[in-house]
Amino acid sequence: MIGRIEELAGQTLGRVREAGTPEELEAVRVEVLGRKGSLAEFGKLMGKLSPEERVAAGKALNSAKTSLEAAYELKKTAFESAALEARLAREWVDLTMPPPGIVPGSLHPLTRIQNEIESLFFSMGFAALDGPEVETEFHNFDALNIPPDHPARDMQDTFWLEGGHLLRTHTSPVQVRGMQRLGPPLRMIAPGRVFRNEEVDPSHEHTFYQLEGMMVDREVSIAHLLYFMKTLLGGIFGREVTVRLRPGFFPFVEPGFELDIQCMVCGGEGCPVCKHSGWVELLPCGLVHPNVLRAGGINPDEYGGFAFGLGLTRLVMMRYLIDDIRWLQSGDLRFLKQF
Ligand code: FA5
Repeated sequence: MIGRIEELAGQTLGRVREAGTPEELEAVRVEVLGRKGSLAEFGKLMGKLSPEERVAAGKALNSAKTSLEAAYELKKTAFESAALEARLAREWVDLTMPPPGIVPGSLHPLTRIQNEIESLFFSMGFAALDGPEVETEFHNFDALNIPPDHPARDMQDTFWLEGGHLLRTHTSPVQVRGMQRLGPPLRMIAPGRVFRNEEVDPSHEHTFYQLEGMMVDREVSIAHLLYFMKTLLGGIFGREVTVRLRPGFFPFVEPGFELDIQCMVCGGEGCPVCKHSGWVELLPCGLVHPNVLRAGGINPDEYGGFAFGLGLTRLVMMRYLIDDIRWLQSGDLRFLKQF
């Protein structure tokens, strides 16, 4: 029996040393050193030996077990060290390399231009007001001299909500809220997001930004209106821009105007942004209708005013020569990184 034990120990030592993978090594351990392994089988046969033989065979068995376990541990440690070495080589970091650095964000072009316009109007004594994006029908239409069944309600395709509410189609309702809250004399602007159920194309979004402006005082005239419009465009473009003024119909102003800007994307030649007309509608405006002053709690016999509704998103397109409005809300970093 001693001979068989020693033979098994010799063979197993060779297998342990030559094991190529941790799995192979483990298989040898289970086969020889495991609870049901070959050495355990020898242990079961001990009872059949004479006391003298048992002592000698027991010694041989223990010695085989001890040397095999030591060889197994050695090989296992070698596998573990090799795995660690491989991992360290893989995850090697050169601490002397310069770090990738923090990539700073930047203000969205809309925010930039809005900030610029706000500073400009603050310097002329205007306050900036905010209004709700979910509006009442009263503020979005009725108070602006657009009663139910008035055809002008169809000029702006409306997203209607429940309970007579809607997503505001323009920033003009803030005029009414401003008059109600602050009273005359009043100089206010109201930048904000508006919504229309419109088909999207290079110059139309369903969600876009406007910037409302209103001045109410005694003896406000078209001359005031033109002065502020010119100051606004001069401040934003920093140079003469070609504009045209034409009559425009909005129930909340009388007279009403459309101030168009020559398309800067194509220089007036015609492109998808200006629908090949060479002009972009940018700045509708006019003198505030007496009914609107009344809705805001102001006596139209005492006060007058002008108002405008700048297409802020389109202004940004003109300023940065953006050829498709959809870039602005795309969230595309390739676009945003340019600002
Ligand atoms: C109005 O919304 C009026 N509330 C403006 C106004 C205010 C007139 C005060 C008089 C006095 P309009 O629907 O034309 O008007 O829109 C104003 C501007 O918003 C347009 O000139 C245009 O520059 C911009 N705009 C209109 N529709 C879109 C759209 N779908 N996408 C992007 N910009 C648009």
